[in-house]
Amino acid sequence: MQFKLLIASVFFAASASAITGKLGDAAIITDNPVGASYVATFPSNGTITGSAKFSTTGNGTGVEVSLDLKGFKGATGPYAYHIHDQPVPASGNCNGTLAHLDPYQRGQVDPCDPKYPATCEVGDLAGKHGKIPSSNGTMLEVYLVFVDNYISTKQGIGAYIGNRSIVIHNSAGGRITCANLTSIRVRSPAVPSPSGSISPASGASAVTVSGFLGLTAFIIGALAL
Ligand SMILES: *[C@@H]1O[C@H](CO)[C@@H](O)[C@H](O)[C@H]1NC(C)=O
Ligand SMILES: *[C@@H]1O[C@H](CO)[C@@H](O)[C@H](O)[C@H]1NC(C)=O
Ligand SMILES: *[C@@H]1O[C@H](CO)[C@@H](O)[C@H](O)[C@H]1NC(C)=O
Ligand SMILES: *[C@@H]1O[C@H](CO)[C@@H](O)[C@H](O)[C@H]1NC(C)=O
Ligand SMILES: *[C@@H]1O[C@H](CO)[C@@H](O)[C@H](O)[C@H]1NC(C)=O
Ligand SMILES: *[C@@H]1O[C@H](CO)[C@@H](O)[C@H](O)[C@H]1NC(C)=O
Ligand SMILES: [Cu+2]
Repeated sequence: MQFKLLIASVFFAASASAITGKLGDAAIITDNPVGASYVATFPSNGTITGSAKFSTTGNGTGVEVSLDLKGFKGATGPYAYHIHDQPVPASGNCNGTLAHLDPYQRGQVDPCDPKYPATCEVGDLAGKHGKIPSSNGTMLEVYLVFVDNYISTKQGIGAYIGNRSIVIHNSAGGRITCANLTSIRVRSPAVPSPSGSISPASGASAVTVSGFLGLTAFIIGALAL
């Protein structure tokens, strides 16, 4: 038997708090280099496969994040995901990515209040945009697209994500999978593109639903076999 289930909702922790980091609230980065794009491809032998893509928006404000994930079988959600401070060691051990990207030193003890995203850890993508709902042990396919205004593709600043990693967690906080971000910059000033500009930010396979409370919602296809 096979069925498809559509969900268009975002779940948040019941208690959330607006905590200003020791170095202040996060800044909206408005001068990200247009054309910069990074992809993180999760190991193909893991519980979750697929990729996460991070591309500067057309106007340089914010970064478009698109997740295309499959698997989750046997795992326990809802699933948080974050940009972590360090890259994945060559061994693949996700523990080596250390803590969330947190250039304003907010800390992760008090949960992020998505109504005040500037007060959240910069790397706390699930806190700001919602966790991936529970797969209840079955297979899930997830397509999720949103713009985050606080992570950055601009080298040299604390919010820069290009030299770091993304980690997906189970409901107990365990690290299910992780991957380095690697540059896939497609437009170089030195190499003219024959057909004009190529958009690195095309979310062709992604579906967005304008959601509840003005937040980007997502569609999950759950396949139960
Ligand atoms: C996946 O493959 C890598 C590299 O061969 C290996 O280190 C790792 O243990 C494998 N993981 C699983 C879950 O089999
Ligand atoms: C920049 O583009 C993003 C998405 O592409 C959009 O959400 C945002 O409103 C734009 N911001 C400005 C300042 O034009
Ligand atoms: C991630 O990137 C770091 C820094 O470039 C590199 O040392 C490490 O081997 C990479 N990890 C994997 C799993 O490829
Ligand atoms: C990662 O850290 C967790 C929590 O300390 C531990 O249970 C787990 O065994 C570690 N994983 C690896 C592969 O070292
Ligand atoms: C998982 O189970 C919960 C509780 O029964 C339900 O609300 C949710 O829709 C289920 N999620 C999926 C992806 O099947
Ligand atoms: C990544 O780049 C930022 C900005 O240039 C820098 O502050 C940070 O130390 C780098 N992190 C790693 C793990 O290389
Ligand atoms: Cu994390």
